[in-house]
Amino acid sequence: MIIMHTSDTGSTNTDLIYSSPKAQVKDFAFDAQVVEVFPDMITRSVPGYSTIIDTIGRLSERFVQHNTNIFDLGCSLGAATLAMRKAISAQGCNIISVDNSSAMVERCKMHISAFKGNTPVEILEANIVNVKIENASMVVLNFTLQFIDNKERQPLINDIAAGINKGGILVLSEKISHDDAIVDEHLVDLHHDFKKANGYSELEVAQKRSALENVMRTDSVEKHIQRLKKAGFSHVSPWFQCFNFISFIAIK
Ligand code: GEK
Repeated sequence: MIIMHTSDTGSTNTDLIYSSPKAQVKDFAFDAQVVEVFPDMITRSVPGYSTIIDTIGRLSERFVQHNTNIFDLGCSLGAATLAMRKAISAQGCNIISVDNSSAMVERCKMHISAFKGNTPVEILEANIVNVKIENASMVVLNFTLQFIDNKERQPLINDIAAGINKGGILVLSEKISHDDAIVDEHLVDLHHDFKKANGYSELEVAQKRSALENVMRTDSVEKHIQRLKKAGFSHVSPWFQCFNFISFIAIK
């Protein structure tokens, strides 16, 4: 069954990927099947997603400087790219949006071209660890770092910090884990309740969890802050948290 509805990024299908029992749950991949349901999947799975996208737009209004680059790393269908392009008034800027899933990139190009905007957007199919960050006033890692190999995280954040101009900003949103096992268990439970309230069944929650097990690795709040400071960001703070989902601002 396909249920269609309309979202900001176009007409989308309801996520039913894990609704029937699977003999073996394969590792999660950002493939064509996920692309079809992605806007529905992310809004029903990530608490505060639309607030975060909206705030990325607001922050771009404040931080983007004339004649600089803006990077959306792990852009998926370009929701953060569109929010920034709509909000920025600075002239002579370029938005560089990057994803390593060819299915995402193909659909992202369609979405972006469906909206008008003054700032040019370049959409690249690439691993974000290989992208040269330079002359940036704003970089967005909206729920992407959690999919990057652990040992590549500090070098990536270092490269981002080095490529951001003084006064520029990184917005880093992530699912987090908590070192205190009791707190961790409650935050995980609250998130699962949130998914169930959004129409996912116990089976869907359980199968998705096991699909992500080898693919997404979360860090603690402390680890994120330590990494951002080590990279050279002068002002680091969470600005949003709901259950085990958080977003930081890091200003150089
Ligand atoms: C949003 N930011 O809607 N290089 C490039 N892209 C990658 C890599 C990598 N090494 N690893 C994963 N991705 C988006 C949501 S989704 C988050 C981001 C989620 C890409 C991957 O293909 C996917 O499109 C995205 O990062 C993560 O604001 O679904 O939980």
